[in-house]
Amino acid sequence: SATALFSSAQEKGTLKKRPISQPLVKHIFTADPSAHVFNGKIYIYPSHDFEAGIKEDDLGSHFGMRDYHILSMDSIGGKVTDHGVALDIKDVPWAGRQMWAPDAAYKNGTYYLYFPVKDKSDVFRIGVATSKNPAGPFKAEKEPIKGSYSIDPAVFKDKDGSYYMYFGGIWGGQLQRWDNNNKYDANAKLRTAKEEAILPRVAKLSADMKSFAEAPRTIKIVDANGKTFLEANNDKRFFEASWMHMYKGKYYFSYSTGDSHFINYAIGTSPYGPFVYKGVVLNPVEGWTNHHSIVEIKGKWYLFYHDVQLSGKTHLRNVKVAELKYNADGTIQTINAYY
Ligand code: FUB
Repeated sequence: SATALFSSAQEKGTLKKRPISQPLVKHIFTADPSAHVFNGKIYIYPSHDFEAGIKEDDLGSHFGMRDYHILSMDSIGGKVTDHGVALDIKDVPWAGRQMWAPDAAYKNGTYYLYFPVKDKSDVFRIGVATSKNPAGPFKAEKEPIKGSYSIDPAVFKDKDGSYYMYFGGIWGGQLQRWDNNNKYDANAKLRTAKEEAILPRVAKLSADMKSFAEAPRTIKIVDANGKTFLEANNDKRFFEASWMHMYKGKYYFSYSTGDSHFINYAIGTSPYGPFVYKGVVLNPVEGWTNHHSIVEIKGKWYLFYHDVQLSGKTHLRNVKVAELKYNADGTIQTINAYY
């Protein structure tokens, strides 16, 4: 079982069950934490949830976020600093609404913030903004990344120094509108139970970190027999929240199953996959969404995730961290966020 962090605090807030970890900050709502270690410090790039006053629906319209705040801390369990507004939607010339789950990367003295937001025609695109400081403020490019679409970018640096962006999310994340050749169909339907589930995407980034070096490719998540999942396998198939990390030379692709609420993972030997399904990283949390990152800090591994302890509302979340452990064979020990 996961090691409890901040276990001296027994607060439950609105939760039904007692949590293993406490919210990292309580003065704002935060979600979708993408954690990185830059210059020996921990930086968290979360969504900044707030009450937009929009009715809840299956498209996630109630997630009406308008800016990003970056959090940092010197060590796990240490003081958390909120660095204020790092990027505001009004400073992204092409943006319409809904700033969803971001990620960040560093290369040659510049930090890159990658973020999904709907453009003015209500189509999700992925933007990039730059800063000399990991905590921002960030300056957005005038256009979204050419050829980008859907949500939840996760940028991974491979051992040879190349960077890859993993992305995509179905339902409100619009991935079902993009076919395998990256063509758009505003009227495309979700897959039916017997059809192959929609696959996540990856694209190598160009040297400038602001464009794709190739057209996005699909990523195969397969079972032990090499078969991709059907939409009916909704406790295993990809929904949103891609993350990539490397452990002992293998590529670990993890993701949320959305409507069945798990964080699952699959292992491969190339950044492009295929990835063989291995199991559950994090069981469902309280609140509809489940979204995470996995990072090594000073020789230990951590899962950053969120739940709704402070608010009891799906769209007003709070980020948390728990230790993550591997078994000797490289499989991950499933974390339960509650006792
Ligand atoms: O925070 C908005 C959306 O909710 C994210 O982009 C999804 O991954 C889900 O967590």
